Amino acid sequence: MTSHQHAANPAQNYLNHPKGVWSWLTTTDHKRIALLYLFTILLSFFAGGVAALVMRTELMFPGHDLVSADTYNRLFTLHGVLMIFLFIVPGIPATMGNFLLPLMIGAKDVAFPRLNLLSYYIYVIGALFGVAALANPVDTGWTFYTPYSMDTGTSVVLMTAAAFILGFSSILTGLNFIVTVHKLRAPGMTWSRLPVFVWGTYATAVIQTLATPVVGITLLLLIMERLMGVGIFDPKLGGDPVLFQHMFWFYSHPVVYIMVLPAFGVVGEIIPVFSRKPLFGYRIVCLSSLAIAIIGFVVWAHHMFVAGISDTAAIYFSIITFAVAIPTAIKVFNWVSTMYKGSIRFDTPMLYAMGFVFLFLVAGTTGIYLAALAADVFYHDTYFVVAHFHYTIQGGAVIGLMAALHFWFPKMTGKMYNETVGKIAWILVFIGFNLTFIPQFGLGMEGMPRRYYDYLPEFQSMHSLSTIGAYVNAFGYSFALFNLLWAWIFSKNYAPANPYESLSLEWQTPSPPPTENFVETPIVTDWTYGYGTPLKSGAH
Ligand code: HEM
Ligand SMILES: [Cu+2]
Repeated sequence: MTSHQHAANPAQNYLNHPKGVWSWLTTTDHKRIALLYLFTILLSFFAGGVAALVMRTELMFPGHDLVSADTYNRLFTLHGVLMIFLFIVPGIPATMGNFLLPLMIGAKDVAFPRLNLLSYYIYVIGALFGVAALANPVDTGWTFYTPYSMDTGTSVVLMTAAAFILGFSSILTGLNFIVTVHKLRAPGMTWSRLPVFVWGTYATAVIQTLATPVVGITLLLLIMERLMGVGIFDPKLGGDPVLFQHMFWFYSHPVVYIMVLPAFGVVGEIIPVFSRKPLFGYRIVCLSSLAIAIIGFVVWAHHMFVAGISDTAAIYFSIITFAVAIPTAIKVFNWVSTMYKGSIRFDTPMLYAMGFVFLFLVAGTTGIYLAALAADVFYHDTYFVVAHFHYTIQGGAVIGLMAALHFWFPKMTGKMYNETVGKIAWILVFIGFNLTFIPQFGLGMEGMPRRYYDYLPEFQSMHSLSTIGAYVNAFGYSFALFNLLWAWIFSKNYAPANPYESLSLEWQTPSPPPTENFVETPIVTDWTYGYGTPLKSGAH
C-alpha cells in the first residue's frame, strides 16, 4: 500500500511534509491554513445545522412540541450567529480563497503568511467567546437590535464581543488578499488575465476591509452602552435605536456580498471548464463584481423600510436597490451564454454550479419583491424574508462552497471522490433545499411572521413540508461531505494531474501541490481566455 501511494504521489507535498500536529498548528502555508479554516467552519456549519433542525422539528406541527418560546428565541439567534459569523463570512474566502489565490496567480504564498495564521487564531479566539456565551445563550436574533439587546439578561456582551473579534480575522484576511493580488502576481499575470475567482475574492476583500470596521465599532458601542450606560442607542438613555440599525446594516448588507461574490467567482471558473467554452464576456463579469461591491455599500436601509425612516430616504433606498439587479443579471446572462451551445459535462461540480445559477436567480427575483417599498411593507419580518435570504446565503454561498469543494478536491487532496455518490448527494441537497424554502415563500405571503415558535393550524401543511425538506437537505449535505472525507482518507483512486482539463494556473502544478506551490515561478505568456482561465500559461 505504501509503495502504491508512493507511486501515485512521488513528490513531497504540502500535506505530507512537514509531519505532525504541531507543524499543522504553527503552519504559515496558505494551503494548510485553508484546511484549518475548512475544518473549523464546517464544525460551525454542523452545529448551526443541528440548531436549524431542532427549530424545524418544533415547527413540524402547530402547538408546543419540543422547545419553549424562550429556547426557540435562543436557537434562532445561535443558528444565525453560527451560520453568519462563524461559517459563511469566513466561508469561501478563508478556505478556497486561501488555498487558491496564490496558486491561481502563480505565487508561493500570500503576502503575509504569519498574519494569515494570526487571522486564523483570532477567529478561534472569537469562536471561544461565542462558546462562552452559551452559558446563557442570547435571544436577540443575530441582529442584536437595541433596545431589546440592552434589556435582555442573556450573554449579549460575550456574543457581540465574539462577533467583534471575528471581524478582525475577516479584516486581516481581506487585507492580506488585497496586497497579495497587487504584489505577488507571476510575470505576465496582468489584471486583465486574472481568473474570475481572483476577481471575486479581490472584490470581497475590499468589502471586508471597508465594511467590517463599521460593525466592529457598532458592536463595541453596544458593549459600552451595556456595561457603562453611555446613551447612544437606547432611548431610555437618550440614544437612538434607529441609529443602531443604520450602523448595523451598513455592514450587514455588504456582508451578503462577502458571502456571495466569491461564490460567483467559483461558478465563473467551473461553468467554462464543464461547457468546454471560454467564459462569455470575461471583462464585464469581472467589472460587475466590482460594481456589485460598490453599489452594495449604498443600499443598506432597504432593511429598514418599516423602521420609521423618511419617505424620501425609503424611496431612494428602494430605487437604488433595484440597481443591484443590473450587474447581477449581467452575470447570470454571461453564465448562461457560456453554457449555450457548449458540450456540457454534468459532473458533480457542474451540477452544483448550475444549481447555484437557478437558486440564485430565485434569490435575486424575490429580492426585487423586497426592494419594492410598497411590497416590503407587507413582506417585512415574514417567512418570505426567511426564504429569500436562505436562497441567497445557502442557495448562493453554501452551494458555491460545495461546488468549489468538489471541483478543487483533487487539487487539495490528490484523490478523486465517488462521482455517483456525489451526484446522489447533490440531488438530495437540491430537492431538500427547495422543499424547505419554497413553502416558506407561500407562508410569508399568507402572513406567517418569522421568529415565532408556534403558528395557527392553517399554516401547518406548508410548515410540515418545510420541515421534511430540511431533513432531506441536511442529509444531502452530510452525505456529500462524508463522501469527500471518506475519499480523502481511504480512497486509492488518485487524481490525474488535471482531471477536469482546466487551463488555469493552479492545475499546472502537481496535486497535491508542493509546499512552495510551483517548482519554478510560472510565466504567463500568450493569453486568451480559455475554459475560464488563461489558455497558455507556461508553468515551465
Ligand atoms: C438545512 C439548512 C437550514 C435550515 C433548515 C434553516 C432553518 C432556519 C430556521 C428554522 C430559521 C428561523 C426562522 C424563524 O423562526 O424566523 C432560520 C433563520 C436563519 N438562518 Fe437558517 N437554516 C438553514 C441554513 C442556513 C444557512 C446555511 C445560513 C447562513 C449561512 C442560515 C442563516 C440564517 C439566518 C441569518 C437566520 C436568521 C436568524 C434570526 O432571525 O436572527 N441558515 N434558519
Ligand atoms: Cu440588504
